[in-house]
Amino acid sequence: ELRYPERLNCAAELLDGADDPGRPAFRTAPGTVWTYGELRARVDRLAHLLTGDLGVVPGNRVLLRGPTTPWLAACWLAVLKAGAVAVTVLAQQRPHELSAMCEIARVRHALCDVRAVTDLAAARVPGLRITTYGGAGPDDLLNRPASTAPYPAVDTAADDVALIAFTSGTTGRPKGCVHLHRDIPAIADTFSRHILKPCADDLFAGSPPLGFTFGLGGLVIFPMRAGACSLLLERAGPRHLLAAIAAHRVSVLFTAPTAYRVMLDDLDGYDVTSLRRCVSAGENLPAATWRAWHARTGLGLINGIGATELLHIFLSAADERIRPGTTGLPVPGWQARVQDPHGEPVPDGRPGLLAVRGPVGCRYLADPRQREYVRGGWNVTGDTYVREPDGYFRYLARADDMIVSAGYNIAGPEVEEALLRHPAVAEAAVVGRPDAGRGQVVVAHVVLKEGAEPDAEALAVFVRSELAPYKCPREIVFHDALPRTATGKLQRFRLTDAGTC
Ligand code: 3SK
Repeated sequence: ELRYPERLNCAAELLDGADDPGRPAFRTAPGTVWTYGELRARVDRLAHLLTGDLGVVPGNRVLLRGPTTPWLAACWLAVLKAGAVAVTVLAQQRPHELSAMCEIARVRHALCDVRAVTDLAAARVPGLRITTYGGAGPDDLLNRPASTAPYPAVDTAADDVALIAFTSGTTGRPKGCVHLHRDIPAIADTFSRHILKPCADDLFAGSPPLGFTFGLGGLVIFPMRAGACSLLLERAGPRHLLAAIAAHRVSVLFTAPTAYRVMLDDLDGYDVTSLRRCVSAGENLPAATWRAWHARTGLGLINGIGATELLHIFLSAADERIRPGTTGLPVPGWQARVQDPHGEPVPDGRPGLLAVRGPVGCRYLADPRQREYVRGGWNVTGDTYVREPDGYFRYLARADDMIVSAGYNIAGPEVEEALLRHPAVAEAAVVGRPDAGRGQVVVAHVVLKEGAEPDAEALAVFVRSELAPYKCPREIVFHDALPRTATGKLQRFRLTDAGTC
């Protein structure tokens, strides 16, 4: 069990991650380097401004919005060091989404990269005081005169609120997930410490934005907890990642299965031999993607499942414990089981709902959906899983994405994996379409690789050679791209509702 002191300020704790203030904390693609000493000085300056000029007091909720930069990370640390609550959103979110989030989290202050301010201003949140950073004017946060004295961290309790992170899932009104100061070191002292095992010489990089807890953990919390360095990339598509890995000799990579697949197509042009650990999460990792990455790089992808509700990854495996095609085992510190809709555990080998519990729990801000997520002390994540007899957890589908056709339960991701094994397929999403005779029929939505010709019959024949006939798509629809959320998750409901997208 993890034990932290009763009084804990997680920002102060992270800023102490490196013993030597001369070690690098953040880098950027253009070549900027911030040492831990410089980071501490800039965070302290920001904390003075927040609590002085801007009038922020402990407990105030401060919204943070901007591309992935060291200044965004520094603002996050300053808000927490000043005892306020960071409310993280994505730079891609639009005015109506931002106004809902500000209302739910009762946000009164915002620190916003000047390049992302238009949509926030257009959200017209009553009483919201927006301060920009990275601009030219004298009111810009970084141009204001401020004390250069050390800022003593506010003496927060480990159980005080530190962060409100939003999840919209793949549909619906956003839910604010409340996290405490102790939750921040807890994710580093579970997944990062036991699975990732970083060292101070590592250089982290990745694609998830800091407004998504996958990115906040992987690109700020984990490297700082290890006294390591993080390369913060404003442009982090698969090809930017490859270029950054080669140019900066990145050793720890965080991204999603889709990006690993795209990188595989371009790997030849880049030196990726600096990579030591590659984490894949955010979506199901097909065994074929794991094998292809392993064959080309010699590295075993560290698969994982996490949730904004639980801050980071709770099922995973690394090194010799990896079993391709499964998510892995409960991360040390976490417990997991598969249960039926009444909360009763189901036998190994049978599908059911994934339920987990550990050092971080789901606390939705004023949202009745809390009762659906937390049942009998377990967090029910909404994923359908099977636990193998030796304890490995195998993902089947999101619980609401299981397709029931003529009495058969069909997991869309299994059919997607079969489609992805075809050399012409770049992306696949498999959904159920209502059908009078069968309840639902399987429909596949496919994006082809560059240069491939759409041939539904050939794909159907291929899938029939891979899977039992009842799982084979009745229809295959070709697209240029699949609908995704701002964090890259597939929006299956948009394919289900519309039939096509
Ligand atoms: O698997 C995810 O989607 C996730 C969500 C939040 C934090 C971390 C992860 C991997």
